[in-house]
Amino acid sequence: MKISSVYRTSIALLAFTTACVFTQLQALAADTGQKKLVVGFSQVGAESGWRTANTESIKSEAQKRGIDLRFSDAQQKQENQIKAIRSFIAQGVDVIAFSPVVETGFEPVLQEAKKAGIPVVLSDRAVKVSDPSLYVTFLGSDFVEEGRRAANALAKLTGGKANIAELVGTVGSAPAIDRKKGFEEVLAKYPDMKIIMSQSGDFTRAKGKEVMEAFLKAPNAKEINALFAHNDDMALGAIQAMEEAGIKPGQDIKIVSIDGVRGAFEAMKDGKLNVTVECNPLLGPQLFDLVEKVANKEEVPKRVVSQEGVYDEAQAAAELPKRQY
Ligand code: GZL
Repeated sequence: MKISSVYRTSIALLAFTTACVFTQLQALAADTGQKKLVVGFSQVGAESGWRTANTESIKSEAQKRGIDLRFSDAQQKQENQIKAIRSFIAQGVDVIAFSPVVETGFEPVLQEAKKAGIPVVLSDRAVKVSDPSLYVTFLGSDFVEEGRRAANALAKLTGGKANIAELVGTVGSAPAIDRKKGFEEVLAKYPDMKIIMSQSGDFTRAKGKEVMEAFLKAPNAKEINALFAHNDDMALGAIQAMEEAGIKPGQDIKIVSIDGVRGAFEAMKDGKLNVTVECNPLLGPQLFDLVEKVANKEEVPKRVVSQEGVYDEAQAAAELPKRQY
């Protein structure tokens, strides 16, 4: 049967119109579909390789899930975090998540969030509050365990005899307080291991270098045979200071740090760092699983611990290509 050209054109026109209507209906469905989840996130800053990886994980996961993420970088200042949380409350976000730069001083603004009926999720670091209902759940590492792992690794490295210089993290922060606590808990078992110098390097490479330079100028500097750094960035700064002072890092002074960033694996491969205790920054997927449950008023555990390991020089070369941060 010969189909006339008029008939053929009308079939084509009909198909085209149907396709357009269908696309519009799709768009309409998307628009009137589920409201986008709006999450306010206040990040500590961009002080370390760990933090950069943590931010990337959070932003990319929010994007993947179509979440409207309002992200604020506090540049390691608590007053900026408090301002950001107040702004999230004013915007009427669905959930507030944040990594508190220090443990104390957030109670008033968390009371304001509670009064506004906005649930709060802690990511990476904890807060000290008198009212535990001020946050729904805390996702992050067990920093005390990380400190224990660092001390056990150093005891193994030094045969239980060490005069230790300690580079402490940000004063008042949960990781600094708890890593020190776990480290000293294990040290109590080793009478010949003691911390002879300790100062904060604020989790940054620059400050870690500066403090290590001061340690090496101290009257008892020659006694130092071990360094415990609360994060890899400070350890990498200290390594630079040691080399500039003619000291062989990882040999003259054994070094254990925490995070497991790529730079630490490279330093271990070069024999300049001995052990890094992993602290997983890739919290995005777990964080938004929890945030979505909280937004849907589903039950979530009060505490979710991230999983992580310990890596030494022998594993560095094989591990390096697998590292995601
Ligand atoms: C740990 C995180 C710490 C990292 C540092 O979860 O809070 O803050 O160890 C970072 O590198 O600055």
